This record gives sequence, C-alpha cells and structure tokens, in this order.
Amino acid sequence: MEKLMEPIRTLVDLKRGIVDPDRVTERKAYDMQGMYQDELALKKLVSKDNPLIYQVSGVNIPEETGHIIYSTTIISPGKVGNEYFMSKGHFHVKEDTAEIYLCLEGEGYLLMQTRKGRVSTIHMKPGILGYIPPYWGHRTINTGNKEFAFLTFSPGDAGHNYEVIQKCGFAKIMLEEDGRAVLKDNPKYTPLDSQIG
Ligand code: S6P
Ligand code: ZN
Repeated sequence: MEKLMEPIRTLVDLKRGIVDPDRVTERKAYDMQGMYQDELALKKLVSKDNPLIYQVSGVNIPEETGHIIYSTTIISPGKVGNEYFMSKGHFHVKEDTAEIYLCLEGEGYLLMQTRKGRVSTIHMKPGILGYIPPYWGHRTINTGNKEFAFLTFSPGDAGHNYEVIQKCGFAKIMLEEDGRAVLKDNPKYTPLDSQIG
C-alpha cells in the first residue's frame, strides 16, 4: 500500500517568504562564472568579497508527479559591471511543466525564453504574479536597489535543466544605462535548434 504523506504547515513572511525553511541554497559570485558579460568585473567581485547573489529557501517536498514544490528566492541588489544581479536561469527537465512566481518585495524582471529564442518579460513588484507557461526557460533579475524576493510554485517532477542556459545564454540581457534598466540583445547568445516555440 502507498504511504500517505502528512500535510505540511508553512509560515510565510509576506515580505521575505518562507520562514524557517528546510533547506537554503546560496549562489555567490563564484557560482555565477560564465553567466555575465563582463567576466573581469565578476572575477574582481569574487576576489574582493565573493558576495551573495541570491538564495533559494525551500521546504522538503517529494520531487514527484502530483506534488507542488514551493520556495522563496531572494536576489541581492547589485551589478556585475553594468549587468544586474540575476539567477542562473533554467528550463525544466520536464519541459511541459509551468511555474508561478509571486513577487513579495523589491522589484525586478522575470525574463523568459523559448528554446528558439523568443523572449518575454514581466516586470515584477510586490503583488505581481508571473505565470511561466510550459516550455519557457526562466531567469529573474533584480533591477531595484533592495532585495528582490518572490515565492515560486512548480510541479514536483519539473526538475532543473541548467545546461541549455549555461551553453547558450539568454537572447537578452538586462543592463543599467543612465540609471535605468534596459533590455539589450546578448552579444554572447548562441541559439539552439529546436522544434518547440
Ligand atoms: C524552480 C524555480 C526557482 C529557481 C530559483 C533560482 O523551478 O524556478 O525556485 O530555482 O529562483 O533560480 P535558478 O535558475 O538558479 O534555479
Ligand atoms: Zn523553474
């Protein structure tokens, strides 16, 4: 007989997300090599104080069909050169799975891209919910001057595929120009061939 899982009660701070998470994953400047335009600026950051770029706090939910995984991401304010701090970004391993992002604090962008390189963005601020449909890779970018915090909900069996983004990058990058966030073509982007999108 299948073992029945017990319900879970989670306290959520409506500005900073999940309180007392089961696990916290930190991504520091060192972990972001190859992700930014200005590799020298990243190198300098790493050797200076290797700052925390973002952290993901989650509750242990089985990574299986039928479950919903939820977590909080908090991206620090800052830039590498003139490119804002951001998450690595990924596609789901099971690409036909969607995800929901709900912004709690700060501001930033949810940058999404199909495998063919079609791009879409949602400007996130507290109370904005972004729906990432199946087949869209996604990354988040903190364009504000304080922490950018959001809750995420995804199917238990979605999984993370970081390889595509690591190899190809996103077609667009978010840079600061004259104090404003501007979406630009990524000169380092190398498209992937695919039928989807
Ligand atoms: C998981 C969900 C988020 C991200 C987190 C960090 O499907 O999209 O929890 O994992 O925002 O981003 P990344 O790209 O480093 O996983
Ligand atoms: Zn995801």
